[in-house]
Amino acid sequence: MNKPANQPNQSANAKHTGPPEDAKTGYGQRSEHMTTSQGAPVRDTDHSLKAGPRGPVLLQDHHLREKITHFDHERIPERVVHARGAGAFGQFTSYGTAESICAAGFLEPGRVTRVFSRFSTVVGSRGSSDTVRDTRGFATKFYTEEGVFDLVGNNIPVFFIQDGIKFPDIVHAAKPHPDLEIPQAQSAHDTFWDFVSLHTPAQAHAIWQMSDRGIPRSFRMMEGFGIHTFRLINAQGNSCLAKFHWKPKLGVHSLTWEEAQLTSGADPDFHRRDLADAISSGHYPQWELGVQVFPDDGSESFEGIDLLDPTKIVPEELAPVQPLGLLELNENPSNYFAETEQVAFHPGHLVPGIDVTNDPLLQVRLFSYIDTQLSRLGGPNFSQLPINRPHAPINDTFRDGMHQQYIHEGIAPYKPNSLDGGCPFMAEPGSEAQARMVDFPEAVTEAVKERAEPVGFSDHFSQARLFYRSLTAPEQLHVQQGYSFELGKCSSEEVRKRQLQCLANIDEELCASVALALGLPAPQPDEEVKDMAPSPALSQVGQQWPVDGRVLGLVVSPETDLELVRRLKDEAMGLNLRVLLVAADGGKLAEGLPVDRSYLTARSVEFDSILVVGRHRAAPTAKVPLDTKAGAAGDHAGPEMLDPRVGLLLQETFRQSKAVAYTSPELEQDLAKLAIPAGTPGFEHQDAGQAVTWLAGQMALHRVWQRFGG
Ligand code: HDE
Repeated sequence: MNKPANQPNQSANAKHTGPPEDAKTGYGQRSEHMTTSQGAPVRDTDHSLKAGPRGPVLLQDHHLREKITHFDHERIPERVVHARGAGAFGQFTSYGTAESICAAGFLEPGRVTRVFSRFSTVVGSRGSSDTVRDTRGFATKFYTEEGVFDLVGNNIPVFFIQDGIKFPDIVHAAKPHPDLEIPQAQSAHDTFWDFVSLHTPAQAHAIWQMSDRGIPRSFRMMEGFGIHTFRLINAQGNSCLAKFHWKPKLGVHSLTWEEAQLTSGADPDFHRRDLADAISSGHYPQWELGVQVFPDDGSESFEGIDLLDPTKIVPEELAPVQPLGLLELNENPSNYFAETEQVAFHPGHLVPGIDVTNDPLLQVRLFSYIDTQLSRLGGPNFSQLPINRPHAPINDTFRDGMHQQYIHEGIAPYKPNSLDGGCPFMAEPGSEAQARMVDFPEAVTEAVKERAEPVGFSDHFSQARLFYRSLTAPEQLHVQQGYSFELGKCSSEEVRKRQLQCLANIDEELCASVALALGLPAPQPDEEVKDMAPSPALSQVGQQWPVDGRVLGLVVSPETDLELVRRLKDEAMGLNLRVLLVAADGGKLAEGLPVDRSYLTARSVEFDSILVVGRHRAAPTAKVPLDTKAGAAGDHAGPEMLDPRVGLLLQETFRQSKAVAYTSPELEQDLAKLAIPAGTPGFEHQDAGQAVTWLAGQMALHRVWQRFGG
């Protein structure tokens, strides 16, 4: 029976009530004993119900049918882009420095907000490798008291396209060829370079991807960028324009291309594992959130750079990044599917104080993300999933739909109503709450409907040039090698030549070196390109960074004094390093000294530096190594020789320009045979007392850059 109109229903506040629940699992997995999904006990889950032990299976076996049917539907569509990812929970602590520019509550001084961050590659399928050359997604969900704020960015500050209508084009070009579905998670193929060389706004993004930024060492060592310009509004209603940045406390570091390729085979989960291991060992990754701020004066540009063009950065030297707070990830997900897979980000999930601009890429994104969740998460109630639920009270008048979790009360989910007492109420006119919800009164100029772009959007090369010319020599060399590899994988000469023409417009030396590698003539530039002052902030080289969570491979031989091993390990852990103990065979050397990697399972790519203790002779009875590692150092096998598996580890580490210390000076003879000459920078004999500190110093620089000619 309906209540009288003027008497609010008991639950007129239209609470969203649901079953009592455990924060994470709800009723799930509460029973000690196995049950059906209806909670009835299950006696046997190992045998289906049959007509006799050898007879046919009976249709009436409900447990069997329920179990198989559920299994048949376990998969959901993977994300159309950013399918492969890893996530973690954490917290954001505000410095309180944003007060004059932004009214968002989570930016108030000292405010701590729970977050979930998901990092991803863009092109590969869900099961593809982590270390492919690609852009990385960096998306963070802030569960603020004013609702969810999603900052859905990338590790590269410019994008391929300027208008969202081109997104299906770039994605179709980058994904595997549609006939055979190869190559997986790669941009080194014809369709990608065909599109990028024709659609030249993509050149600025492509050069970042060909650089070291395309192969990060770790999610913990990536910058993040909101890319688009957003509008911030302060408590007085004044606005400014802003670009968001995440700055990793550990610095920005990358793999070498060889490391990336080896890792794809040795540990395709490298980045996912690195993030989880760092968190579980207490080396919580941290990033500072910052903003570049620009006046909202109607020009929508800064120092001649169009702020609505997402293929352009504003160099930090022109607009410094102002820190707003600290993100720390400190909790691994407890269920990948429920959390990392089902998390649904949206650039339109904003809180009062943060608004969008007319960047045509951002505008299209505002449509796309809800749309994709409808098919990926199976209906309109995806924000009720535990990972997506706001940590603020909600009352949205939305009802029903697939997978509805709430038992809504009240009878009037519409506005205005009198039957539920008018609930939910709107903010009181003139109240602070109402002032915070106001849409920013941006002036919209009278315009003609047309499919057109702003004039400044036609500059496609100046930012690629700016990036390249801001890098140091070894970084530039890596860019040349990146293009040479990728274009070398293109079978169409027409495509290779067209991309060389683009490179000529970016930088003639870059073009010449890639042309040489491809065996093609280097073309002359065919466009006048604006020169910008280099931005040193774009380089990764030349600074020292904290080494927390960096991985030291401690390679010990059977005759090594165990007390020394213990001391070295403790010393390294005291410097906040992660230590992986490598020995000939698995097991443990002594109590508290488990072998983390045997010679068979160790691979150079896992270590940031290596400390070799002892000489590592190949045992007289050494079996032929079981894997392909045998070949590389095979010449040196034999009882008086360095064990070939250690030899390979050292050769790879040498090529990858990582530091190696050895406590036994005799190892130098072995190194010479491996073509690692005495005096190689970053390859040093060190007394056991100094070795760890010396290596930590080398790791603070990330690599021994001199070995790349730096
Ligand atoms: Fe996305 N993007 N995107 N994107 N994007 C998706 O949303 C899309 C763009 C980014 O870890 C999808 O939930 C369009 C820029 C990240 O779950 C989809 C356009 C930037 C993630 C989608 C863009 C991004 C996505 C796929 C052009 C950097 C992963 C699944 C207008 C600022 C989030 C999903 C996660 C995911 C569409 C451009 C970042 C299809 C149409 C620019 C980090 O909706």
